[in-house]
Amino acid sequence: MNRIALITGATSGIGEATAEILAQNNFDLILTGRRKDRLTELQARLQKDTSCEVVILAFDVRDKAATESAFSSLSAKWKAIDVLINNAGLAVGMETIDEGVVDDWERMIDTNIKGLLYITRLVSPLMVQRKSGHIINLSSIAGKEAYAMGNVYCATKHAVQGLTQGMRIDLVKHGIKVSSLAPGAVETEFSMVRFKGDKSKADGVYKGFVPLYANDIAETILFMVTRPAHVNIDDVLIMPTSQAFSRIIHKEE
Ligand code: NDP
Ligand code: 8X3
Repeated sequence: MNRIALITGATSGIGEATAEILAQNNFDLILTGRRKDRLTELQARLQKDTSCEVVILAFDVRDKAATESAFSSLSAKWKAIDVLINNAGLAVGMETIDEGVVDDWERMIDTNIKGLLYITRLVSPLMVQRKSGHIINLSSIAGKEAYAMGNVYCATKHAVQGLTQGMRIDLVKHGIKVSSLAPGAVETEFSMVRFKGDKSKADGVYKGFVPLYANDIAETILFMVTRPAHVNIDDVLIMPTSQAFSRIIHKEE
């Protein structure tokens, strides 16, 4: 029987690649994001190419009521989630703290921290009831260190690291695994979002070196969710070979 995974932020990048790899590896999927057209297209593609069953839920993770309503629309069968991948997230803007845009800060805090908490609060009690489950939180190298002009984004990912530890401590007695996964630079829509659609700035981030690709992270997630019951991968830091720290990237001219 397939296991059920819920992936937040499945409309692009890491979430979409993870949906693809889990669909090929005996998972049924609940896929979420705001862009319903993309979810519909992904659902059709996965159901055509694999034997996976897919449910889609379009909502904004910052909206607590919308998140609760989307979750409550699931049948009991689909609410029995084995793997929750808290992936939806974003960086917006890059300014020093004294020049930061408060609306951008709120978008990051509301999505990366509060959104993660809203969905976890709904899914985790059912895992506790079933005494089983695995939660993977998408952190970042930005959750391990701060970098210039990364202030609030880095703080949200440090919060994800802290929450992962706290969640693991609270849930260990119920047999639930909690993991964090912290990538360095992955070429996705991330930089287009951070730089508000400025393609040349976004492309510049990945120029001159080979970054990680979404599939590299999806393969890591597949490894994490297919360990035996007695093994939990607590915390993964995965970097491109050319990246030593957040802002130490060896680039060819
Ligand atoms: P993408 O921009 O490609 O994907 C982000 C996903 O998050 C999209 O599916 C988007 O869906 C969803 N999302 C964003 N805001 C919301 C919201 N308010 N409500 C619901 N869904 C939302 O970026 P990545 O795939 O790179 O990012 C995935 C995660 O990985 C993020 O948490 C990011 O911080 C983290 N990460 C990324 C790295 C990178 O270099 N790319 C490195 C380290 C960590 P939609 O817009 O349809 O709502
Ligand atoms: C995304 C990677 O280095 O831009 O989390 O913060 S970085």
